[in-house]
Amino acid sequence: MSQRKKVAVIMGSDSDLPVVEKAIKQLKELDIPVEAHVMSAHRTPAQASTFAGSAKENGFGVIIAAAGKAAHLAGVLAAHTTLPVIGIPIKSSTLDGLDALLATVQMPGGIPVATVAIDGAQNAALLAAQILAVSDDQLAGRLAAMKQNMTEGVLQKDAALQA
Ligand code: RP5
Repeated sequence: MSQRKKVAVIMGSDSDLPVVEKAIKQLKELDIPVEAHVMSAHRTPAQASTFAGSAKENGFGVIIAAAGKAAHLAGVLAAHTTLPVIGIPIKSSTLDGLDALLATVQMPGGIPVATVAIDGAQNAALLAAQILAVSDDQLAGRLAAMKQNMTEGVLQKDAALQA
């Protein structure tokens, strides 16, 4: 049986952790092995490229990259791997995260980054889970159960309004 793939959660600074920990929590709730690192496209460029270049052989299946301001981290990691890279633009500047959103999403052709909303850590984790679930039926089942719970929660709130 093939080993379960890990998700790498990389943040550009430890100041991003309050947002990023929501992704880590969501991945752990889904019983997905996760490894978190602080690594910067600008402050530790050699470490970032080495990590991404060896991520596949080190057992990762998806990389999540969170960064604010001139948010080049997800793009730089994506440049060094064929693994799917999910970018979380972080709201950490006077521009309210719009800078990071544009820097993360506006990738040149050939190097895709799947970008979620500003501070969209939970959806980054769920998207990573859905990617891994393509080849993991048990994980797909846990995701389906989570969706069902979400639906039932909304239906209960609707029913309460009608009572
Ligand atoms: C980005 O700059 C980081 O991802 C962070 O969002 C922002 C500020 O970093 P610090 O100055 O707080 O370390 O690279």
